[in-house]
Amino acid sequence: MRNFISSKMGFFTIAAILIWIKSYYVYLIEFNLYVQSLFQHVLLLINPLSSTLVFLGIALFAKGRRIGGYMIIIYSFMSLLLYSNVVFYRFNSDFITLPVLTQTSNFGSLGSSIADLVYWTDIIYLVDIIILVVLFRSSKQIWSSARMKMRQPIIIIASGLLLFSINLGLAEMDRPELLKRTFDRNYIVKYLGAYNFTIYDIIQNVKSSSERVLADSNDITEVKDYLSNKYAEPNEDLFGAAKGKNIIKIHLESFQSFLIDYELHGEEVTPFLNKLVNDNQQDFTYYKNFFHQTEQGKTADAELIMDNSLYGLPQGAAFVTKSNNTYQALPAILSQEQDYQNIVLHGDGKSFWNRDEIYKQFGIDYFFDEAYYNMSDDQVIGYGLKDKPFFKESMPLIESLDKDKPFYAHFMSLTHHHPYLIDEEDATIEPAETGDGSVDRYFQTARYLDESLEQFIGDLKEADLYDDSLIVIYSDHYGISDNHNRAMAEITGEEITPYKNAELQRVPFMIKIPGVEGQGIVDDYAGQVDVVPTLLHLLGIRADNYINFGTDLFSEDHKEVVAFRNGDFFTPEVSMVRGTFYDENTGEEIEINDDLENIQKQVQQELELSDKILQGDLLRFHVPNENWKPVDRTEYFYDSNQIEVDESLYEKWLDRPTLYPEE
Ligand code: GP9
Ligand code: MN
Repeated sequence: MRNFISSKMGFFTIAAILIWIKSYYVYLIEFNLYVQSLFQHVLLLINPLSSTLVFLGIALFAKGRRIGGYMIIIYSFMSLLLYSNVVFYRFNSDFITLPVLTQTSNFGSLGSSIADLVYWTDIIYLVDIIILVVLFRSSKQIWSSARMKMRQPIIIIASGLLLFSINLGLAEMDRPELLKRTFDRNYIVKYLGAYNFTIYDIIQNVKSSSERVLADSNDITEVKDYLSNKYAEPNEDLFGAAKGKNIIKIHLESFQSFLIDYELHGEEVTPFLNKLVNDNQQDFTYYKNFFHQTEQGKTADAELIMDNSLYGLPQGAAFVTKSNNTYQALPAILSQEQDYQNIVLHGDGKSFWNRDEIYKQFGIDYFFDEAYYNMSDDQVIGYGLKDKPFFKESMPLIESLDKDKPFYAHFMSLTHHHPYLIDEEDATIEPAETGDGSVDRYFQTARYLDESLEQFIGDLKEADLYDDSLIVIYSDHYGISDNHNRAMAEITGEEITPYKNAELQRVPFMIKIPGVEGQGIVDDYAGQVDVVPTLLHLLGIRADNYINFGTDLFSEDHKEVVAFRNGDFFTPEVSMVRGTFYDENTGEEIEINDDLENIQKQVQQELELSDKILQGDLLRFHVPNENWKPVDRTEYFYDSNQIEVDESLYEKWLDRPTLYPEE
């Protein structure tokens, strides 16, 4: 036995067992893989083995002691891959994909949150590597310097591959077309393991770059046929109601709808928003069943969806991987059809999410990034500028625009972002007391955002920009992932099942149309894809010339099937969450029937068509109307002198830092 342990094959066996245990431990402890049966559990247990045999087996081709060295290197790479996924998962409830890795130096959407996601107890993930190194060093004298018989590594790698095919076969029995149809990375990791997932991901990415080359103009016809059946005719009373009006779009970062009217320590968390939703019904219409539809691209997905009425990609962010595509985005349409100036304002660096590239394709005229704001230490927290100074210092910018043209301005807040850091002087509500730091602070930054919004709306009124503007207030995506289910159960008073978690993906959407009385709280089901056609119709532009997957919220024909990016969906009557169907009124599970299957198929088809557009760059083949000019990216520059700002405006606005008294 002692001889075996210190032999090459012994070392290999120990390494294989260690990484096997480690992977299984991570699956159980770190990931929520929703294992639903004993069969799935067996697959979970065996799935690390195939890739382990193949990868570690490669080291056995080396000579003598080198085997150990190579094996430790391969082992460390596998461990690093696993651990990176652990850290990434803690915030994103998702696995790293190739596009995410290349997205930003900020490691996808982690950035400054990383420190918060690495726990000191993670040292445990190093123990096995140390054991291996010690074993290797102590076996120094025993290993022969000769090469092993070639047969051995070949047999080991071949059995790894065989095991993989058995694994895949069993997985497909449980979930047919796993690799072909799946939109959910959780499934692949559950059935095939974290390492095989990475290989799958790499293959997918190579495939996708070849798709553009193979696409042709017939592909867009298929999309048009599908969408012409879906188009919802405008509501006659509202068509053109906001023609030529300024559009102010306000982004509430990471804000989930459960915060509306939520009381913590007996206090409203967001009193101002609550007031807009409840009391002030003559101004806004609030959609309480509005869902975000984002995936790995997070904010970037929300922006893409809400300016293009396309879905985000199943992996990575189109902002990064498809930034050279042709788009026919809302800003470009507004400028071509009604001579709008399009502006984005955001207190972060301009290259985050590759914005300074993709905005050119969208036709954004001005992008006021951190270079336009006072980024001194006391004004910055977490990802960038605090929301109050952000909105304050945005006033002079917006007032310096060309007064002869209407504007479409997108104000993107930032402070209410994971890990929800807040300076003491900005915190006006005590944190929650679940013991989960992110969840507890979530309410404090939400309050801060609420106050920032109150200040901003006050300033808009002061600047005469409130009454006559079309105002949209929305949020991009969840802030609390299902990694915080324990704390969220405390907050909501209910166990967070997968269904409940899907329900929590509601985000606020509210809209004020100048001269049109708001409808208060409406319960229509809707999603981010519906925003473009809604706004186009309000401006008197028919949306059916353009490629839009959503439908006008105010149309009698508005379609209330809300697709999630993973193929799940919500409707007012039924929903599907992770393959299980629910009665939307009772929350009870229901059996599949033909109607449900049809909705499920339609959702799949819609997501696939949208993917085809992005993967094949199909909008290059679509001509919306005879006057349409494809956006020319070379016409846009986002340097720090895009417009001349009247400096005296800063005095005017910064001297007025407080809230306005109640009218
Ligand atoms: C950064 C901000 C955050 O500029 O938009 O992006 P997110 O991490 O939420 O995707
Ligand atoms: Mn975001």
